[in-house]
Amino acid sequence: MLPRLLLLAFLCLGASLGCRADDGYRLWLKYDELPEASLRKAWQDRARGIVVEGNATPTLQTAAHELQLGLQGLLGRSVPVGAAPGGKGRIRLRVAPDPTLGREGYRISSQKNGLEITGPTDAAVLYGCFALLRQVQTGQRPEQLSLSSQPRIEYRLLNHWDNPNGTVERGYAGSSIWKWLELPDRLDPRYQDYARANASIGINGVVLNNVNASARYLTAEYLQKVAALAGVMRPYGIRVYLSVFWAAPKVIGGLPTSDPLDPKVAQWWKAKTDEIYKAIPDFGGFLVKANSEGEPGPQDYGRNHADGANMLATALGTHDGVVMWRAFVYKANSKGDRFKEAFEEFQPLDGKFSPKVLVQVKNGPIDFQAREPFHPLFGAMPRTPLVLEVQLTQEYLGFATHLVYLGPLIKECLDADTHSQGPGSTVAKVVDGTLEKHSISGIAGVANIGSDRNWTGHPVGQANWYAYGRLAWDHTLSSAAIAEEWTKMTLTREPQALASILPVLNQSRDVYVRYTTPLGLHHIMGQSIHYGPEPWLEKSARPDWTSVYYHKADAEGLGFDRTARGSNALSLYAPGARQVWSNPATCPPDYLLWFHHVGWGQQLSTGRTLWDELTTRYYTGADSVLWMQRQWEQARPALDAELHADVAARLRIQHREALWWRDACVLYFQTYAKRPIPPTLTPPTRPLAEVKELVDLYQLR
Ligand code: GCW
Repeated sequence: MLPRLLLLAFLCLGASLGCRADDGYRLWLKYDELPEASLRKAWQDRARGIVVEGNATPTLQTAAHELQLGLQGLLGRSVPVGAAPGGKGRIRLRVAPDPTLGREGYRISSQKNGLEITGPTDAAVLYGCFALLRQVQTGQRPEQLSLSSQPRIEYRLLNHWDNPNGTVERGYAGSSIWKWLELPDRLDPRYQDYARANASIGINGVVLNNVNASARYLTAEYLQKVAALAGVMRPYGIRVYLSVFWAAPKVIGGLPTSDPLDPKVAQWWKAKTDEIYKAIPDFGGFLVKANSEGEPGPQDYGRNHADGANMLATALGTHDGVVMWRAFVYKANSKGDRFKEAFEEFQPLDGKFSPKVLVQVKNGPIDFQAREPFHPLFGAMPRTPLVLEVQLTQEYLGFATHLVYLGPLIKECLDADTHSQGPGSTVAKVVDGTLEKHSISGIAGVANIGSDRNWTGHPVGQANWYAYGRLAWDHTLSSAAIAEEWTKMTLTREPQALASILPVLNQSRDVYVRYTTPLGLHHIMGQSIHYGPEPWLEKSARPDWTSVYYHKADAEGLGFDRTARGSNALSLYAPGARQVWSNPATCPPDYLLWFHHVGWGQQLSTGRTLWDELTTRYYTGADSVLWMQRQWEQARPALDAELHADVAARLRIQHREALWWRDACVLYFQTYAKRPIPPTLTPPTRPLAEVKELVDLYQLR
C-alpha cells in the first residue's frame, strides 16, 4: 500500500510542478501557459472571449474552437466562445470578401474592442486563428497587432507513401497512422490531431496512399473509408486525394486493357470518378506514378504520359479536382545518364497536358539526395504547371536517427535561379505560377509522419513537417526564421537555449552533406535501404542503382562529367543557370562532382587539392556532430528532460555513424587517389574491410 501511496504523492507533486514529460505528441501546438505574467495579461485583455459572426460553418466553428483551446492554455484562463457580438476584449471571427487576400488569405487587426480575424472564406479565417496563436506562442505582444498573409501556392499537399497493410514506404516513424481495418467505423482521435497540425501551417490537401499504389483504394469498400477520413479533414480545410494504380481498370474493373485511349477504359475512369465524388464531394483528385520503377502506365500501350494524364482529367470532367502526374521516371534499361531521363520524356510534352493536369517534379534530377542541383524541368515546361515535390521523410538523410533540419534544403531549391526567362526566374516563381502565368500551382511534401507517439520518430523531424508547411504557404520566409518559430513553439523560448539550438538546426543539413556526400558526391549510400555508406557498390539490378555509376572514381580523379565532353546533362539547363556550373574552376564546390570529373591533385577554389578538400570535409563534418552535441547539452536546463535525452542519444548514434561514413568514404576513395590523409587529420584506425562489414550488418544480408 505504502509504495502506491508514495508513487501517487510523487505523481501529484510532479503534476503540480508542471514537470509532465513531453512525449512530443502535441507537436508545435503546445499551448502551455505563457511564463511572463505581463505578456499573459496583455493578451488576456484582448482575448476575453471569441465571437463568431455570420453563418457558423463547421470550419468557422473549428476555427473558434481551436483558438479557444490555444488561448485557454496559453493564457491560463477560460476564453468563452459566444455567437452574439460581445463587449470589450473580444476576438471576432468574420468571413468577409477581400480581393487583396485571394481565397485563403487572412487579416488580423486590432480594434478598439479587441481583435478581428477576417478572410474571404472560412478556411482563411481558420488560418488566421492559427496565425494569431503563433503570435502568442512565439512571445509577440498584442498591441497594434496588424497582420495579413495569403498563400503563394494553391495546392499545398502532403503525400503519404502509406500502404493498405499499415506499412509506410520509406517511413521511419512507426507504421501508418491510417487504420484501414478500423475505418470507416472507428475514427482514431489521431486523425483530428493530424488535421489540426496541418491546418495550423496551411496544408490543404493530403494524398492518403503510396504512389506505388494499390488498386484497392478505388473499390467501393475503401472509398467509404476514404470518405470517413475526408469527413475528419473537411472542417480543417483539407481535401483528400488518392494515388491511383494505373492498371486498376484491369485489376478491379474486369477490363482486358488499361489503355488510356480505349473508350471503355476512359468510361471506367469516368464512372469511378463520379462514384468518388458522390461519396466525397470535395475530393481533391489523383496523383499518378506511371511507367516508373516497374509501375504500369500508358506507355505499356504505346501511349505517352500526356495521353494518360489527359484521360484522367477528362474523367474528372466538371468536378473540382486535378491530376498530379509524377515526372519521376527513368528508363528501364538506362544506358545514358539518369539525370537526363525525366527531362527527355517530359519536356517534349510541354503544352500537351490538359488544364486540370499538373506535372509533379522532384526537387532534383536524381532522387532526394542530401544536395542536388534543381531539376532541369523547372523552367523548361512553361506551358505546364509544375508541382515541386520534396521529401520530408529522411530516406537519404539519416532516417529518424540523424538530426537534419530540411528548411535550408527546400529553400535552396525554391531560391535556385532557372534563368529560363532571364535572371530571377527562380524555381519558386515557376512553382507558384507567377513566372509562367499559370492559374493553378502546387507543392508536395512526402510525409515523415507515422504512428510513433511523437509522429516523426526524431523529435526534430517535426521541424521538417512544420518548415515544409510554412514554405508551401510562403516561400519567401527564411528557413532560419521558420526554425526559430518552430523551436519557440515546440521546445523553448529561453534566449540562451535558443542561441544554442538554432545554429544546430540551421547548420545540420550542411553538416550531414559534409560527412556523407561532400563536394557534390551523390547516391553512394547503402543499396536499397538507402542508409549508411556503400561507395564501393558496383553491382545491382541496374547500373544506375550502384554507387560507382555516380562517383566514377578512378586513378585520375572523381566525379560525374556532365559537360559536353561527358553526358552533357548541363545542356538541359538554360545558359544562365548552366554557366555557373559549367566551368570546374568557377563551379561552386558544393556542386563540383555533380558536373565534373576532377583530378585528385587538382587545386580547388578553396585552396586545397580535391583529395585534401574531400578528406577535410569528411573529417570536419563528422567533428561537427560533436559540436552539435555540445550545443544541445548547453540547452539542457531549458528543455524537457525526456525530450532532451532522446535527442542527445540520437546525436550519439549520429556521431558514430558520421565516423562510419567518414572512414568508409575516405578509405575507399583512397584506394583510387593513392594519397595520404592530410597530416592535420588523424587517419582512421580501422581498415576498409572492417567498415564494409558494417553495411552488411545494417542491410541484414
Ligand atoms: O526514392 C525512390 C524511393 C522509392 C519511391 C520512389 C518514388 C515510392 O526509393 O521508395 O517509391 O523514389 O519516388 O516513386
